[in-house]
Amino acid sequence: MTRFFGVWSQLRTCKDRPCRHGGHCIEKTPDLRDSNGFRCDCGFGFSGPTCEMPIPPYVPFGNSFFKLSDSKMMWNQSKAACEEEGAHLAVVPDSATNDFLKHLINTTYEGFPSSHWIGVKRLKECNYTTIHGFTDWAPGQPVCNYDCVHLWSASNLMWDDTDCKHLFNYICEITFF
Ligand SMILES: [Ca+2]
Repeated sequence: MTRFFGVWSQLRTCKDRPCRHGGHCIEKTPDLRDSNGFRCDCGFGFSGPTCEMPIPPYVPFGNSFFKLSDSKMMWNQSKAACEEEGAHLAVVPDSATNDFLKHLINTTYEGFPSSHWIGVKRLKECNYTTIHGFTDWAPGQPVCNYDCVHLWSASNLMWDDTDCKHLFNYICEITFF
């Protein structure tokens, strides 16, 4: 038992092996918000103070792992949500990856897909941050009046530029080199 900020509490340290699921324990000085004397650097697929929470599954393809979101957010929020778990909004460098993501969405939503943000954004005018120049614009797109790009449910998940403030699902990607 340790006396800590006036209350008696059990001060846990790395000696107690608090980090689960292969998380790496780092000793730290306890502070007011968190009286524990450790923090956990979680391994792949887990999060939380003691790596107790499994992150929903990523699906492998090529050199990456992809995950469809459970929730719908604006483009900027989607980007932040991916980055919070060490990922980024999915980039789509070629038709194989594009086809894989469409297939993943279609099978997940059993043929009734929702729109999903990807990591493509307008730089200026009609110039988008594509990789290797690959695009899969829906017929008549892009109109180049909006900055954010999604796989459009109304057009067989082909690409569309639209208002970044729409609430859509999104795809996170973790890349291993
Ligand atoms: Ca558009």
